[in-house]
Amino acid sequence: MKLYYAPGACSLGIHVLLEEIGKPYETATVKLMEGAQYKPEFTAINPKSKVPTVVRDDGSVLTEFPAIAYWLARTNPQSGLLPDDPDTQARVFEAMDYVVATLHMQGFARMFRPENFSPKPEDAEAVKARGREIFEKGLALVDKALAGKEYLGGASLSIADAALFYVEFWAAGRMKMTLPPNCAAHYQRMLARPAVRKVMQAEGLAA
Ligand SMILES: N[C@@H](CCC(=O)N[C@@H](CS)C(=O)NCC(=O)O)C(=O)O
Repeated sequence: MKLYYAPGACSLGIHVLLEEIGKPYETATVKLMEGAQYKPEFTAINPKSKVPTVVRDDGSVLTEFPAIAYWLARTNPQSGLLPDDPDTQARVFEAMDYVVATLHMQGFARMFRPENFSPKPEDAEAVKARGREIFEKGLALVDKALAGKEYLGGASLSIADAALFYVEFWAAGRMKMTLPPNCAAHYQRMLARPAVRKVMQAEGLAA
């Protein structure tokens, strides 16, 4: 299996899951800043021009964070990354979808790529401010969901935590935002995991 990733991008969460699972995998970096995602070498693999992209052992390609995370958890049940209980499982998907579809795609996407939301350069600051507002409001809800729990699914790591980790990294690690208390504790808990430390080193993100 091969993960196409960009250091510090949302692919960080899938990289963490692969390391947590502990089976051999390969990686390849995609230089997003240089536009490598739009070059034929990469679009031949993923015409969406996005990371994370996973090429599985049979050569088939899987894209979209939730789909990759789900497939990794289901094909590696020993990892416990997707709890069995349907109610907890539903909560895990509820949290993962909210992180990816709202905090990332509605919040951070506005902050990182305002031009995708308005072509007018004079709108950029307002678009970024709206992105930050969406992110902060959303993260406050995730913080509530984490109350009294170590991880989003309860006592053990799930696929939703890997998604939350990459947005926490963007907020706290990159943009120096103050995380709400339960998310701050969750971020530290994640950073202390050996698999996460290894991935942070591998992606050149370790402090
Ligand atoms: N919906 C996709 C989003 C993936 C995504 O937005 N990836 C970003 C990096 S965080 C990317 O590859 N951006 C490159 C580009 O849009 O040019 C998923 O869930 O995997």
